Amino acid sequence: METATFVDDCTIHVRGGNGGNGSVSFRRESHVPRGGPDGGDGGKGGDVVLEADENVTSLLDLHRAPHRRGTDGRHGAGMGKTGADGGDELLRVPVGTVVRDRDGTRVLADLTAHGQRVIAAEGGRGGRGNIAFANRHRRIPRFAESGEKVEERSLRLELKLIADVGLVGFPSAGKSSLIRQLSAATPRVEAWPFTTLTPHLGVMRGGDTADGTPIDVVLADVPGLIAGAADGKGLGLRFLRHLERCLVLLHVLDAAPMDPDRDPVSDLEVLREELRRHDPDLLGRPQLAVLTKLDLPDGRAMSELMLAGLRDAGLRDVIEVSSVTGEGLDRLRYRLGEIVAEERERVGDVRSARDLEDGDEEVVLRLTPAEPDVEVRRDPDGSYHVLGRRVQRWVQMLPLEEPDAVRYLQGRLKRAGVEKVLIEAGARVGDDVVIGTAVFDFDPDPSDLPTDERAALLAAEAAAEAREFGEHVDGAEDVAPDHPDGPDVDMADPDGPDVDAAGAVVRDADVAGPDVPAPDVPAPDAEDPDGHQRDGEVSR
Ligand SMILES: Nc1nc2c(ncn2[C@@H]2O[C@H](COP(=O)(O)OP(=O)(O)OP(=O)(O)O)[C@@H](O)[C@H]2O)c(=O)[nH]1
Ligand SMILES: [Mg+2]
Repeated sequence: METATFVDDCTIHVRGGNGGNGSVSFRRESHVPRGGPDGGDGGKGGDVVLEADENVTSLLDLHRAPHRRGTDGRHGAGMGKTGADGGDELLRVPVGTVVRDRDGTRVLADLTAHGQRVIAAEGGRGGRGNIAFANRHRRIPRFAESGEKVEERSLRLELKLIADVGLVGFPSAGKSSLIRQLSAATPRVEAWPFTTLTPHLGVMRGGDTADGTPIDVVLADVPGLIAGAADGKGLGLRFLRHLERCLVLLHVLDAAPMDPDRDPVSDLEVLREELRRHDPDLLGRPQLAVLTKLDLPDGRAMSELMLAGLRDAGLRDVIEVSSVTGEGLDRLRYRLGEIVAEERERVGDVRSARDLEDGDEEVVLRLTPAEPDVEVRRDPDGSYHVLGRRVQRWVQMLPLEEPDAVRYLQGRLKRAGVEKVLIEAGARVGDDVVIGTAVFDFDPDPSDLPTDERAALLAAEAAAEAREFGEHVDGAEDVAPDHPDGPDVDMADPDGPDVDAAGAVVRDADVAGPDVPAPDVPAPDAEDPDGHQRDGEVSR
């Protein structure tokens, strides 16, 4: 059996490299008993990148090896050493490759020009070393971030040739012979049907424009169509899609068909019906026809019979040609150049995948759909799940067994507005909050609660305080205040990042809670625009 040499659709499974871990390290010097933190950042994981390349004609390589990944970033090290970034994995694909999500419903990118690139799977971020977490209040940070772990994603790739003129015709009509005559392409020509099994492109000179610029016309030789192709007959609809992005359609009609029941007028009807059934839009394209094999006596006779009928069929032109004698080829070349130039003027050079949002022909270069930053979903069991890549990344990257890291995370979550979103979603004190693999007890700052609830809470606290005071007078037993940190915590300070009261309390890690000492006056951490955070100056 012949092995496949052309593949025009495939599914790939791609994954960026994981980020390298940040390092926890302290300077060691003679005569200096306790040096400052000097753990460097981990490197970024490599991306998986798709690049359109005009020298690649098929998705065969990816079809054969569909699992691809970037290399991992290296870990950071002491003495402030940053780990090396992981290498990108570059996947070259043919120009005209459409990238969809796994189930094929959404077009994510359309690579329509040589050199165009998209990141198919991003590598993970490198974790920051402990240097990054040192500040005035945390002089000895005993934690660093782990590198971001990234997940595999599956994408569907589909090649849709981009050509100016698509040749449409029955098997053996003479399409490949025509392309051989018009361009430098050399597709196989044989006397039996379905010689051409894969589409081919050829480039021809189609005359000059008014200002003398040569018009290069790309022709697509598409395998033969027969009645029922749209239902999968013959080579089927697999190849019909290669006509979708052709500006102009050229019907190649056999003037000397072997089958006595066929003639060019009925052939044209059959071809148009298949095009209509595949995609009615196709019939809106400019169409012209050639009658082939005019060198044969039968062909000449048939042409005389049929020409009038074809001229009435709404075609832009009907041209009699012979690939053997070269008759009519110059006229064909000239007419194709003319119509293609007209169409380029009208619709632009390239047709991108239609389902990119209502006729929006812009090329999409981002493969990660914009998603809301933070989203909260309530589970039937009553817990609240916080979704959002950024927030989940924070949780995944921080060592939650480290009390310092937990306090740092709490401040970060609060500043990112996660607490507010949770309250809006209905979460209240004591509810379970799940982020990634960690479960937290929700303990919001009362200032984030709706006004009436806050008033009720403060009233209850005041009442408890009064009761406590009264009971003290009575000499009765101590009653713990409702809030773990008592009334003297500054509830109004929205930036109190390191105070337990400022956000959720990690339950699993069993480190936060009333007995963790809060620093005196925590300085708000400054956050850089890409979400990375720097804790002020590094103290050494
Ligand atoms: N006499 C004559 N024969 C031709 C002409 N064009 C094509 N043929 C012959 O017709 C047969 C089919 O030609 P192809 O060019 O392979 O036809 P095709 O449309 O590409 O066929 P498929 O690839 O099978 O769809 C070959 O034997 C050619 O030599 C022509 O202009 N004159
Ligand atoms: Mg052919």
